[in-house]
Amino acid sequence: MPKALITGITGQDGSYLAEFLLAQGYEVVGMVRRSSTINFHRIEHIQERITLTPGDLLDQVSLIHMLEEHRPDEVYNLAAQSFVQTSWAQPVFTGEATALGVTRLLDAIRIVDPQIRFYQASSSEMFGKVVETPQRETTPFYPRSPYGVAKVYGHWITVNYRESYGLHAVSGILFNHESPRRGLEFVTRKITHQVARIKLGLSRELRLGNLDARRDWGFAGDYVKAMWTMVNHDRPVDYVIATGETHSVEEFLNLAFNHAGLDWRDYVVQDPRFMRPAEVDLLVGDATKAGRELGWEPQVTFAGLVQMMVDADVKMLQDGVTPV
Ligand code: NAP
Ligand code: F7E
Repeated sequence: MPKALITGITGQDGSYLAEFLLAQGYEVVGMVRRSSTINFHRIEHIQERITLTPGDLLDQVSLIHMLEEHRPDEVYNLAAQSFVQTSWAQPVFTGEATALGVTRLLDAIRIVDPQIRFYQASSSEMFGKVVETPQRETTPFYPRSPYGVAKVYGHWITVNYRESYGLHAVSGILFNHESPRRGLEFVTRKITHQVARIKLGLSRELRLGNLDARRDWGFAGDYVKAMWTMVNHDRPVDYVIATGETHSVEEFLNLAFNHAGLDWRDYVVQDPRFMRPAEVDLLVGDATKAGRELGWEPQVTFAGLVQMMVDADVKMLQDGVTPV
């Protein structure tokens, strides 16, 4: 039975990837960092079927011990300080985890077992102030936040370890992907959660920043399949993963409120607190290479994603589940 180790297993993508790998017959190990409160809500339903192991991207020794103990065939590095807005407030921490954390993990692999296959969670935020549209594997990077800058480092150190040491290491340049398990601070989930609260009479307004920003939004469940396919390709190659469609925050708002029978203009307040020092105005990816070489295609449409998220948030509140 192949064994995969996932960093960031308590996050959105980690939980979907763990489910996907279990279904493929993998033994799944998840790295978790110490926390004073339990944050396993996304993996509660599979906790009996996976092994959790302590570790932190900031602690090199913990990574080496973890690999020595579990000896995985594949490592998926999904852990990061992943919220762009926070990266301005905590730029050094973001660099430690999201940038240098990748080097620590790659070096642990090199020391313990260079045969381990490695996946790095690269991001469309690396394209930032885009120099080409749509963005593809060859598009130059121009990051616009400390997060984006850290991801560029993580991306290139992965390429460098592949070229320097012959590691089977790949980067997936994934555009925004969302789900009912998305963190509440990201704009899509912030909207769908608040739509549900307004619909159920629990809230009256939604405060947002820039409504004109455009993103290429897909479904996280589709995107974790691309990670696995990439890692198991015969050659280590980097791919863009995206839907090829771009929509504004306002379009997302419109669909989400409409789905609940509401008009967003009655509830949305623009609040400068949610504006960013530097914005990424437009992202749209070209995943032609992944389609051609990996046979990967997204399954969930933009409208399907919005409806899925609104429905899940309404149900969660109706069931009395505390949204997280
Ligand atoms: P997420 O929900 O924010 O999850 C991040 C995970 O990283 C959590 O499990 C978190 O653990 C863990 N983590 C943070 N700092 C850590 C550290 N120092 N040591 C160990 N673990 C740490 O993110 P996501 O949306 O699933 O994204 C997964 C990865 O893909 C991230 O690297 C993100 O930057 C990247 N990415 C995401 C998207 C997207 O649209 N979702 C697109 C492109 C790339 P705790 O639970 O303990 O906080
Ligand atoms: O913002 C605008 C905001 O925080 C999307 C991460 O997973 O995807 C994600 O990064 C857009 C931005 O995601 C609010 O200004 C308006 O233009 O949902 P977000 P993100 O910054 O695109 C990439 C690919 C990653 O790699 C990251 O890890 O929405 N926006 N008003 C707002 N955003 C938030 N969060 N909150 C607002 O109130």
